[in-house]
Amino acid sequence: MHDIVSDAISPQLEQLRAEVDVSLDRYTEFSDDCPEKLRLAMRYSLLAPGKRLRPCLVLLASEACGQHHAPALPAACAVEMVHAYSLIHDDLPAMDDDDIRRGQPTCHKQFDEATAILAGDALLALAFQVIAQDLPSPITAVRCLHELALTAGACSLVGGQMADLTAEFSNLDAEDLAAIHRRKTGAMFRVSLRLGGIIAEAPAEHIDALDTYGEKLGLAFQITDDLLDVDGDEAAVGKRVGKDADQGKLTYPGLLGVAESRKRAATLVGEACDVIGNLGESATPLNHLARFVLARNQ
Ligand code: GRG
Repeated sequence: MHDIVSDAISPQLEQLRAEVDVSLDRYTEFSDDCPEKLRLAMRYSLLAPGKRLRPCLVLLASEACGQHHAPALPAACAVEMVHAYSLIHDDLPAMDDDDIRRGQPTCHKQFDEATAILAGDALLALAFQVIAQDLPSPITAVRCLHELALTAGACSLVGGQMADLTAEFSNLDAEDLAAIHRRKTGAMFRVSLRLGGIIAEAPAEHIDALDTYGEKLGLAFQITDDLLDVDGDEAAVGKRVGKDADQGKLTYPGLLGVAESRKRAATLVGEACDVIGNLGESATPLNHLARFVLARNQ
């Protein structure tokens, strides 16, 4: 099934990814006053080889609502900029203290800590600039800015990170873990889908369906991410395992075991696909993308 799904989604995803990358490159050329080291650090992290899953979700959500994806491209780039900022800051010594991201040294390792902090800050600001300046309608732009600000802020991404740091080495259950991921990974998936729907001027019930799809897919993504980290270690249950173990972070395989985690991710993906059923055939690529997330190996 993996190959069939990958074959079905890959050429379309590859094309969308390439379009996103061209735009990300243009948005960070900066012919004006940006200091060269800052420009290089922003581009180093933003253009590094990532899956571009969130921008693809923006574009596919717009298409699922019957619109061409092109008008949603600035919002797709904005979401990737917020994602890149969150990765740079998450990798810092004061946070997760990671050395490698996307197969290359993390931003603070390649440059220095101060530059990495500033590159993240500048990417976050650029995300809002791009939406404000390049979405076709000012009303749509304001709606998208509001949604993205809510997602990036104290009650979502930043708050989720705070809760995550506070929870280290404490006793969590599956609900607590889901609540943390809902504010981080889940929120980014949801806003990606919502922005696509808003730009396509979709009715509220379609945006709600996309939102629920995003919530379920985000959690499934996080579970598969934890599974990739333990690499099939069936004995993972009850232990703090994988790259996050040193920081005392609990993961799904640690909490539920590998088999149950796999089952839960598959159930969530099935539910995600069901909920967008009312969008009809135009939502088929989102179904394929969800299966791709389940079967992914990176
Ligand atoms: C504001 C500091 C700060 C953090 C916000 C969202 C978040 C909280 C942090 C992101 C860091 C992180 C490791 C989140 C877990 C989700 C995850 C596995 C992200 C990586 O996403 P992929 O696999 O990455 O889509 P690519 O490189 O493909 O884009």
